[in-house]
Amino acid sequence: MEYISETDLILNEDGSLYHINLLADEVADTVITVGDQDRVGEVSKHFDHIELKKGKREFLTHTGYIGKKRITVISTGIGTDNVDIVLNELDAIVNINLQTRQVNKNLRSLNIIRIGTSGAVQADIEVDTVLVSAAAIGLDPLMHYCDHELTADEAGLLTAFKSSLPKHYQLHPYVASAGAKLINTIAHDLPHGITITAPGFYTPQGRQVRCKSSTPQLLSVIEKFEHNNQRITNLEMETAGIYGLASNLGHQAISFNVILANRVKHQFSKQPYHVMQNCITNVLDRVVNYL
Ligand code: R1P
Repeated sequence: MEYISETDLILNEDGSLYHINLLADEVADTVITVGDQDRVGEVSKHFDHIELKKGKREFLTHTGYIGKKRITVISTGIGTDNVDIVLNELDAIVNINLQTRQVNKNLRSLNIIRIGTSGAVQADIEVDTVLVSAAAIGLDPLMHYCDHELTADEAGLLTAFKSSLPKHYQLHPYVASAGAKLINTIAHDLPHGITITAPGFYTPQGRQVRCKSSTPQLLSVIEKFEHNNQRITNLEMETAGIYGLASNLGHQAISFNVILANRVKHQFSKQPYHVMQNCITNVLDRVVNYL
């Protein structure tokens, strides 16, 4: 079996993973990812028992139980560059023997559940609602570095989206999908959509403040896009990377998006904390009862 070198997979002095600072057995099969470190405690305050609190940089982790269900919640910070770190290190913890530096024979598959915030790009999607990403189009580069195989549906969506872009836009999209098992077990009754994952918050999401944009029509191209009766619903910064890497590494992933803004109607939530709290309790109920 192939040996994974000390610079390919760096460990801290205590044997934990370099960035997320976790050891084997400190990660549950159900992992909730949040962007904001402060949201970790907002999730774990619903745990009956917290067995572990650890953190390094923006990666804060709490692992605990609701009833018999063991859950890990970890913050990723913002963006798919951080998703690369968190998903690869979570996978290494559960699927690599950190002493022998070899991949385990029996691989564990995690259920990775993002609870994040997002902006709607369709006028009829109300602020303060929750949307599930059935698929995501990544405008970030992460999955171009990975051997990322597309299903026929994903390939069709990718081709259609590429051809909707103005020719001079220097964008290199990829497509990845939610884990079918997670959609069916914990989210089949919720509104679904296609999410765009952007490599930035301002100009890459069509925000016009001071930076001169080379893609000034981006938001309207995204709003008008349609493929097989599906449309793009929302913009955020992690989902495509999470879906792509989860699929590459053999995990299931799903992304719940709390819609805080409607970009078409220029509205922003008046109660962002409250809607996030509702989404957290709703997702935890689903995880505990159906997963
Ligand atoms: C930008 O403000 C951040 O908010 C959204 C975006 O994806 C980006 O990470 O998600 P989170 O609220 O989960 O961080």
